[in-house]
This record gives sequence, structure tokens and C-alpha cells, in this order.
Amino acid sequence: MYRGAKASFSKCPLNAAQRRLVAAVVVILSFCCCAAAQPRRKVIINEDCSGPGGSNLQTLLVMIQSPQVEVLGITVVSGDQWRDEEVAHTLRLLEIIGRTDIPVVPGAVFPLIRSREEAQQWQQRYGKVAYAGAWDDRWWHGPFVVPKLPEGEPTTKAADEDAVHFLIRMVHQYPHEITIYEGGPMTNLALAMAIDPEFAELAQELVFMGGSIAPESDNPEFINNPRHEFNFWFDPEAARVVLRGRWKKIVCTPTDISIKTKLTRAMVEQIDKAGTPLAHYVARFYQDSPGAVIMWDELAAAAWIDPSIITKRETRYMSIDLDLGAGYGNTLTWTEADKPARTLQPVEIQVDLDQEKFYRMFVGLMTAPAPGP
Ligand SMILES: [Ca+2]
Repeated sequence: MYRGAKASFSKCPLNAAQRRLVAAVVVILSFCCCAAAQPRRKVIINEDCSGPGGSNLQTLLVMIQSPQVEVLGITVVSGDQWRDEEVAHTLRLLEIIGRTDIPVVPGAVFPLIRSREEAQQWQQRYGKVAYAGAWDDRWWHGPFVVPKLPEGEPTTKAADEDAVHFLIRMVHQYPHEITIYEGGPMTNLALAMAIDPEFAELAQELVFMGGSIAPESDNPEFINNPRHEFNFWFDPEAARVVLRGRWKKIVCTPTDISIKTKLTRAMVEQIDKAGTPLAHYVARFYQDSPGAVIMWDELAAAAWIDPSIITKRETRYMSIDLDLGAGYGNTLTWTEADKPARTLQPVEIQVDLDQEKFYRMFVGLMTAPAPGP
């Protein structure tokens, strides 16, 4: 095709500027063809899909909108909200953006051990947490109640299969090809590892947002306990199981780096101008409260797609405090020199980022037309 095009150029009376423009177009087309020829990177997104809008659902959009990514499914777990309302928000989002081909797979309703009642007793003894997700008194309702959805009720249905069996089935179907992205409590992954001891090894890698080391912040969630982080706190036992698994690679986006990001009203207004249903959705459900503007989970997704967003990283061993005292659920880390004598896996921890590059990528994906299935 290009050879024919080149032959016809030589007969055209183009000036130098026009020839340069045509050459640039040919280069871009060649690049697009090469990119299209690359197999897309497979991912299963395990997320506590609270909605409408917000970090969890915007993370789904980052993955779905990237032409380099094939989203095999979205496995849902209780965390920021209860599972069933999260499933409803996810189904409705996929309807709005025209991507109902992606399976929404319900996972664990409850953590492995921790319950709301026990978490409340723990708070009476050790102090109140700033945020308790689905268990929070400020918006409390029972686990199987799905409040009316501001974005409209979905007409599509969740998958019949449960998240745990879906995860296991997929890593056997595509061994060593699937990235497990985790943006919520790790309950589904821990259950998959309990049922299938090969699960972690059969995945390509684990990429997760969670854990907290030493965030520089006046956020009430961390100011008195910098090692506290919600995804670990909600199901500490699950996080312990998952982090000792034999993953080929583990990448962690802790609160330390997430809090350096912010979705501003100016960015949202720029996104809204794209005029697509997706862009309008992001704009309509933008939340500008101090905790909600942080791009907690979007960063983990974007940095997986383009690792050059991360400018500094370090490796530590990571686990969770399971002693039932004040530090229950806290993030534990060690270096090679001081790690204890038990099974621990090295974790690549993101430390710093190129904010402008990340924001450009996010706005670019949110303003792009939706790619087909
Ligand atoms: Ca999340």
C-alpha cells in the first residue's frame, strides 16, 4: 500500500511542506498498524466498584479505553460499598459507554474474617477510623440493599459465575498472560488462592493499589497512623494470604504516591468537552471532596499501561499486621537486611511520578472515542 502511495507522490506537484506532512502521516499510519498488530495485554480488574463516578469506576475506564489493553472481566468485591450496589453501578457504567460485552462478575460480599461489628469494637478500643467504606455509619445500609442509582438502573445482568471461579478459569485458559489488577480489598484473590494453589503462579503479575508506608499528608485517614490503609484494613487476612503468594511479580501503588495526584475541576471540564457519553458521565459524577479527588486506583492502572509515568520505585518485602491490637491491618515492610524468617515476597513499590504525563494520559483516554470489543 505504501509503495504505491510513494510512487504517486513523485508525480504530484507537492511543495516541501506538503511532502513533510505526507511523510508524517505515513509514519503515524505505520505506527498505528504496528500498534494494532501487537497483542493487547490481558487484565482482570478486581475492584470495589463504588459509584457513580469516582476513582474505582474511573479506573475501569482507564483500562477499557486503552487500545493496548484487553479487559477480560471485572470482578467485584465489597469495600467502598457493598458488592451488589457496586455490581449495579458497574453494569450501568458499561451500558452508558456501550461496552456491555465485558463480563461483570460478582465476588465476595464479606471479608474472610473481619466483620463490621468487630471493626466497630476495634474502633471503640483503639480509636475511630476516618473512613470505613461499606461499614461507615454516615451512609450505612444492609449488605444486600441496592439504593436507587442516580445514573439510572441497569437492564443488563451480572455473570452467573462467581468472581473466584472466573479468576481461576481465566488464568488456566491464558496461563502466564493475565495481569491481576487489584484496586480493592483482596478477598476474591485470597479465595482463588485457597481453592487453586497454582492461581498466583499462573498469572503474569499482581498490580495493586493498597498499603501505606509514610505518606506526607494532613489527610485524617493517615495523620495519626501512616501505616493504615483502607483496602488492607477492610480484609487484613486476605491481604496477608495474597502478598505471600508465589506471584512472578508484585507491583504496589501505596497511598504515599496516590495522594500526590488530584483530579481537578479544570481537567473534568476539559474531558466533558469531548461530548461522548463517557466524558459526560465522568463530568456529571465528579466529586470534589478532598479524599475523592485523589486518583487512588487510576494511577495504578495508568502506571501498568505506561510504566514511564513512575519516576522512582523501590523494592521491599510487604505484609500485614494480624495481631489483634492497635496495629491490626497495618502495612508492614522490610528490606532484605531486616526481614523476618517467614515467607515474604518482594514488592515493587511506586514512590514518585510524572504528574503531568499521568494527567495527559488520563484526559486523553477519557476524551477518546470508546474502542470496540
Ligand atoms: Ca478501590
